[in-house]
Amino acid sequence: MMGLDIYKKIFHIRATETKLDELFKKGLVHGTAHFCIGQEFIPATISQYLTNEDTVTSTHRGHGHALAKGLDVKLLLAEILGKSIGYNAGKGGSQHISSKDHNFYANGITGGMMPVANGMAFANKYKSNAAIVVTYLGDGTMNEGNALEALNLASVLKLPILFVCENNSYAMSTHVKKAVAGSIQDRVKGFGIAYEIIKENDFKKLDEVAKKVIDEMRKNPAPFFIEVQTYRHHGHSKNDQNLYRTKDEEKFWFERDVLIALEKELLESGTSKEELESFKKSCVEEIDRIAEEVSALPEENEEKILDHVYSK
Ligand SMILES: Cc1ncc(C[n+]2csc(CCOP(=O)(O)OP(=O)(O)O)c2C)c(N)n1
Ligand SMILES: [Mg+2]
Repeated sequence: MMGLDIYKKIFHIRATETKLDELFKKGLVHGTAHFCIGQEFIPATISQYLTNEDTVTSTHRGHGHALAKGLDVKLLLAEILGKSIGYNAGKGGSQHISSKDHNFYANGITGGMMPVANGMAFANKYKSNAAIVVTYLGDGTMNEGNALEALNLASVLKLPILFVCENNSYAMSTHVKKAVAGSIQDRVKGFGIAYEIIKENDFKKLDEVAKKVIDEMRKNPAPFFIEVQTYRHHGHSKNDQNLYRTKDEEKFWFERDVLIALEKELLESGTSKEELESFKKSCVEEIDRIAEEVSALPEENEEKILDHVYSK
């Protein structure tokens, strides 16, 4: 269902990453991060139809997947800033956030979680518990052996797993047309997996398809693959200035920003400008407050640095 709730979720994810960008620029975050700004509507839409028992596996570009699955923004920011109250004691960082309580697991190895997700889906099927697994991947990930093997096994074992391919046309700086032979669709269909394409950020179609597919998967376990054509507004990661994309291409996609489209629709259907502005202000203020609180926490102390390391 598209409306104010989904708008708020997308705005919240975007505001969180915008804040993170600011923290990076101040030198408060180590390592790198991959922003999902422009793509937030995908997890925000899919997660509407998930329960806590459903599992989501995520990628290097996972902050939006995590927040949409219900993870708490304070503990997420703490993890990314390397603080010990973070979801993984500040040792996973941006790309390796997991929360057992939320059945959420991310990993920065491209396609690395897909076989693991199959295992989780197999467990659900074995227990007949109607829970499903959603596993996110990118267009570039379709060239990983892991990904292709996982698609094969999901089909052979008829697993209740939804593959969501966020096709933002690029794997780092390489365009999908220069990297993926044939088509993603033909590959998926070659494995006998049902497939649907969502073109050009068509958030309404994604909503319809996600609802239908997830309902059906709970009753009759079988894999499904949704390819969503979308676009990331920022570079691949923090040190990428997007020099390989044309201004025309960016303009095309920025005009199709789901947040802008939804805001326009909300205003046209009677939500007042004041309500939206007041929500945005309080959302940004809350994230500012949390970021300040988390930034002020002490760094992990040296004695604890080797905790959770299994081979010392
Ligand atoms: C096995 C492996 N190889 C290479 C990398 C480096 N790497 C990180 S993201 C990425 C590109 C992924 O592209 P895509 O699947 O399209 O996802 P997107 O970044 O566009 O969301 C690569 C090659 C990695 N993390 N893991
Ligand atoms: Mg990509």
